[in-house]
Amino acid sequence: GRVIFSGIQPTGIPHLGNYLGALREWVRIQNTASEQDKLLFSVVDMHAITVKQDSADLRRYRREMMASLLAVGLDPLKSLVFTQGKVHQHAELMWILSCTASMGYLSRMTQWKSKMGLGTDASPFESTADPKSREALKLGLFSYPVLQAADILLYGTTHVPVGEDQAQHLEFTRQLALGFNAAYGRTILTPPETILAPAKRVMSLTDPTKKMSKSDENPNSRILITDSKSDIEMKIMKKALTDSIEGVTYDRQARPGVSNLIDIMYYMDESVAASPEELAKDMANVSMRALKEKVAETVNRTLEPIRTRYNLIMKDEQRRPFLQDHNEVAASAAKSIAKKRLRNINSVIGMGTLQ
Ligand code: AQP
Repeated sequence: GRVIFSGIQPTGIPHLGNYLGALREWVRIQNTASEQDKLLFSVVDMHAITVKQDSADLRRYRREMMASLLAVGLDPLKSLVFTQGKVHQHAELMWILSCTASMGYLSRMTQWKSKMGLGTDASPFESTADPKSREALKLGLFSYPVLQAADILLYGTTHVPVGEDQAQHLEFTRQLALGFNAAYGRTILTPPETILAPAKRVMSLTDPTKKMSKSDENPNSRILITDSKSDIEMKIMKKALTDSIEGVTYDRQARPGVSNLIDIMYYMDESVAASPEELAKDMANVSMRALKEKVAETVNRTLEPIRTRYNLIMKDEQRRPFLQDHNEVAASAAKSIAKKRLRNINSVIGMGTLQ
């Protein structure tokens, strides 16, 4: 059977990018998985603290993320849905992997650069580097990909469904696994395959040259999976940036705003057309206002059942908290898989029993 693992940071309610690029894919995989497949989906709180978090916010975000994952359709009877920090083996394997991960390779990863607002060619090691990048870069943010590799390799994961922005980290994970195996002359870590959702990269509504992100300071740049109909309409009708070219065409380079709206509409409901290009052709003579109305309507229709489930979960939670119990059960099941593999890894590197 396959082992599927993926994670999401509890840094806010998931948005359409998280949903189309990752969460919906997780649910699809879950619902078509065989009895032999193992499915693990984690709220990666240890990753979230690589940038400064307010502790009260983080506690709430973790709960909201757990509720969001259940609301989109992950089923605790089929998938282990748990917070990463509950399974200490993630940190233990990270340390082991840190001892083979190269600083040079990590310094080329783009995520820490973008989180610090630096260009992709920034280097923390050169004397010419921006002092900000040398002094302010936190060790945890720099080694983020090593923790991510540990998350994945800990369960013998064969497939990782993620959005396109994570492809670079997955390649790092594969290289780390292969390097580790070569160093010990044993096939102990499994290099995982990436599964990319068809909607690889959903763009910001207000700046369609950037990806939609939870941490964008402008809340109108993203649609949350729990947004009300009027929020959705407001963000799409009033805030989404398009252009003044007449008619609708699909061209992600020349018309990023319009194309992003077409993508969103198509991927939210693939029954509307055969492809984003076809959808744009169908809408060729429609006004920008009419296009936006249709997009908002499609987004609202698809999110409505998710929003309803989310609100129900949160309401039940007030009467009888169950997210915490659910997490304990799932984390302890994940832990028992993790423990076995880590025992194996420790024994291969000479860190096992003294006998
Ligand atoms: N815009 C996007 N389009 C497609 N996929 C996306 N993902 C994120 N943004 C988009 C995918 O969602 C999963 C979970 O992401 P994450 O929370 O672990 O981290 P992220 O990629 O950094 O997402 P955000 O929303 O931008 O969060 P912050 O602002 O906290 O960093 C991943 O599979 C990711 O590819």
